[in-house]
Amino acid sequence: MKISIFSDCHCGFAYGSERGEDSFLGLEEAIEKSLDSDLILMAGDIFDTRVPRPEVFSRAARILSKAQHVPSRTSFSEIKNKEKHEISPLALRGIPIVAIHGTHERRSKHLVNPIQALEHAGLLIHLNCSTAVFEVDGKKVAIHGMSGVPDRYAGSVLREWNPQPIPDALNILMFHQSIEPYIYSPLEPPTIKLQDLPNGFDLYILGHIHWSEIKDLNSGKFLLTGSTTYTSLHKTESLQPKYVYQYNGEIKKIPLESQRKIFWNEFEYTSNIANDVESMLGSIPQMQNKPIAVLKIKGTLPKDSAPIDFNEIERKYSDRAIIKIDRKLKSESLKEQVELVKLIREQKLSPEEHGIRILEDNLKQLNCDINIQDIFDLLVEGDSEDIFNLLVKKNE
Ligand SMILES: [Mn+2]
Repeated sequence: MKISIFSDCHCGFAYGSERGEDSFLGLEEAIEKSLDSDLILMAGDIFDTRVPRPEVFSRAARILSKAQHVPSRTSFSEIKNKEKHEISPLALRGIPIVAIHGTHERRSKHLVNPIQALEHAGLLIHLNCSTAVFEVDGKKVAIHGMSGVPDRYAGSVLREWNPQPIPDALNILMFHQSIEPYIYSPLEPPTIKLQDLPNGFDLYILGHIHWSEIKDLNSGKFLLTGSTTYTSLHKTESLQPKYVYQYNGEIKKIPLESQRKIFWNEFEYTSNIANDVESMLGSIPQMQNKPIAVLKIKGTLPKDSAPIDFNEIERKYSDRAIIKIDRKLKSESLKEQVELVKLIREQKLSPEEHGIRILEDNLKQLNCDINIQDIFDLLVEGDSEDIFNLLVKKNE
């Protein structure tokens, strides 16, 4: 039995920009490299947003449908903790895809998230604290999936679900959470630890974190899938290629060739910084698939010095690399931001109130007189077109 696994395709990431194709190319290559498998597992964040635009949704849907046009020996056996009628017979054509939704797709209970929409369209089986069992050549395989929940609830959701391996089957447990020691944001501490995961599974899969790792866990294997495209450009992930995995007792890593190469560099600020940056950019070779250059500049900017302007250098090397310059320089404005976060924490505001507060502050700085509540609600709903119209009208 051969099972393909990948995660965090983030379709629609940087849509309309120079990197707008990358997420789709990652998904497409991952699916194409999975077409000789018996089952495809996706561990969350197929999309970059909760409400992907139709152009993004339909593109991802078309790519996924490729798995339905190849023959497979996989048959569906049963589903646990989910209604059988929710599974479309259409989703069982070809190589079945089993997916959980991730943090980027999570919506409130009464709304349909985009992974559920793909399930309704007959393109995959969506698991949320449920188990789908298949049979391949007389051998059973059980996929147990818990979709992404806010990290503070993850521990209690897992305890309540209490997944148990199915006897005489290959058992795979799939998550999309921060699980200690794999933490995405220190602001959201995990409530599950790796050692808390239940025993008896052959393979544990974790999406959400965008770099990749494989190790032994309990009596099975643990696979941190990583993403299929670069979004956050974390240092650890920059040093690895992107992968699709094939599992048949062992985990085989298959690198994705469609994704850009990353050139990662850290600089300590000196008065010679512009030259340092330029010589680094100049050393990047000409490549057919334009690489991404990430430059982190650290240190303290002297009080009387003018802000550094890299625009000219960025323009000069823009045909060689997509350039991301991150200035981590200590300055007064950073201090202000830290103060704001502290203030918000002390006042124990809800996430909505935090959001409104930050948005209010930003709009004030831009001298913008748009009604905060209006634009905030539109942002929550993901109505980017209405937001755009609102902003354009204000500008006029
Ligand atoms: Mn993700």
